[in-house]
Amino acid sequence: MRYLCLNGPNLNRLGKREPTIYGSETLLDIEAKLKNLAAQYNAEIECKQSNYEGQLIDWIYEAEDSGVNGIIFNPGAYTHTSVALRDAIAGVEVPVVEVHISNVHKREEFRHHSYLAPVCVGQITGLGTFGYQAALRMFLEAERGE
Ligand code: CA2
Repeated sequence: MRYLCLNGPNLNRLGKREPTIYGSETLLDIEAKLKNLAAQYNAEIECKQSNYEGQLIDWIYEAEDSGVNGIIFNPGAYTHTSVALRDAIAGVEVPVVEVHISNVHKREEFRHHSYLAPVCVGQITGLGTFGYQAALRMFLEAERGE
């Protein structure tokens, strides 16, 4: 099985600023843990980050067309703004889990609404960087039938 972890704008700066909100792990640390977890299940995961909305949309369609089995997606601030990303997710069959490191519901009002959650399998928010592993584990265990 093949999975994709997508990270949106500014998440390339993780671990370099705002550790009280987002923790001290870098994106590379998160990606290494995901690859390790996938390997334990004989699965593969590719990890990509972009600050550009259109690039994220292209990667969602590429994942669909190449038969990726699930996407773990932290869309960053596009969560709260992007009808275009919502349309892309709604237009593919590959299941997408929305992940946020921080608890968006404890934060500013504008972060409480997600354009994407209604077209995702589910949303994980506030579990820190573990949320990515929780999402991947959900896909892996579902595949095992557990
Ligand atoms: O909690 C999350 O994972 C968010 O998706 C992070 C986004 C934010 O806009 C969402 O509301 C919630 C922001 C990511 C910014 O990440 C940085 C990390 C370190 C330094 C600068 C930015």
